Amino acid sequence: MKPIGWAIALAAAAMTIPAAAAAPSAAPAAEAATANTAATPAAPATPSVIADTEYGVPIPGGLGLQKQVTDIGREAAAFHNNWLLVLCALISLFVLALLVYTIIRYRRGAHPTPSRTSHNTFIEVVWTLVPVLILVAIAIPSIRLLRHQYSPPPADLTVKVIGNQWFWTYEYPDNGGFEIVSNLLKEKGDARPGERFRTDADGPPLLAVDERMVIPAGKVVKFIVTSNDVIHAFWVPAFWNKIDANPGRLNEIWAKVDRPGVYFGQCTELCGARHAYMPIAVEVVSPARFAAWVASKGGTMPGARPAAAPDSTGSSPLSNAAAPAAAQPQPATGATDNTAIEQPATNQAATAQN
Ligand SMILES: [Cu+2]
Repeated sequence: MKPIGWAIALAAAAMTIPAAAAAPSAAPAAEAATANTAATPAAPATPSVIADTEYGVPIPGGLGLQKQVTDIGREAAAFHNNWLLVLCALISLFVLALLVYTIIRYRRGAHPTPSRTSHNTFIEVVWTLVPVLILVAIAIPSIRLLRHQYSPPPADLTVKVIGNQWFWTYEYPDNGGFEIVSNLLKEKGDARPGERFRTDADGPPLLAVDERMVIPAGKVVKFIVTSNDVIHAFWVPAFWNKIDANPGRLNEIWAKVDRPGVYFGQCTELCGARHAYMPIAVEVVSPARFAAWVASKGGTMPGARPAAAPDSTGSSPLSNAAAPAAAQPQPATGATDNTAIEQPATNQAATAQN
C-alpha cells in the first residue's frame, strides 16, 4: 500500500472575499425621503432617497457578498455560500487529512519497508469517479443559474448604460429618450465654492454621484450596456450584475429589484487614469415615484402620456426630490463636476458623441 496518488487530489479553490456582507446597522431602508438637513449651501439637488448603510454599499470589515436584492442574486449567493464554499472547505480538509495521515503513518521510522504496490483498480476507479461526481454536482446548479440569468422575462423598462472616461450616462429610450449624466460627487474639501459636494445622504465617499440612475421597484429592467471610448464594465454588486461596456457593441443584462433603496457599484474594467472614480448609483423607487421622476426630466411614460403630471402630485415625498433635480439642467451638472478634476474637456466631448 502506497497511496501517494491520493495526494495529487483537487486543489481547493481560493475563497474570494468580495465586497461586503452583513453588519448590524440601524439605518432603516431608504424610502424616507426627507430633505437632507446637512449643510449643503450650494447643493440644490438633494438625493430623493437617502443612501443605506446596510444594502447596496460595502461595509468596513465585511465578509462575503453584498446582500442581494434580486432573485438571481439570491440564487447565486445561496449557491456560492451554501454549496460551493462548503464543498471547497470539505475537499480542502479531506486532502489535508490524507496528507497528514500519510506523512505520519508511512514515515520511514514507522514503516521502514515501503509497499511495492503500483496498481489498485478499486482506488483508481474511486479517485476518478468521485471528482467527476463533484463536478457534476457543481455543474447542475451552475447551469441552472446561468439559464435563469440569461433568459430574462420581458422587460418593463430599458435603460441604456453608456460608459465614458470617466463617468456614466444613462438613456431612457422607453421614456422619450432623455439622458442623464452621472458624475462622482466631490468631497467637501475638494469642491470649489458654490459647487455641490457629497453628504452622507448621497452615499459613501467614492461611490456617491450627482445624478443617480432611477428605476422602478418590482419591474424588469433591461440594461443595454455600451461605451463611448474604451472598455468599461457595469457592475452593481447587490444586483449580481456585471457586464462589459464595449465601444461599438451592445451588451445586455437585466435586474428586477423588489426592494426600494440606493445601490452602489463601480466600473470594473481598468479604463484609464480615473477608472476608480466613475461609480454607479442606482436608485430604486416605487413606480409612481419613478413616473414623477421621469416627468421631472422631461420624459414620458409609455402608454400613459398625460398621466405624468397627476403622478408627481400623488407621491408627496418625491416632489421634494424632483423639483430641485429639474431645476438643475443636465449638461451643467456634468460639466461643473468634471471641471475641477484632471480632464475638463473630456466630459463635454464624450457626452457630445452621443
Ligand atoms: Cu470605466
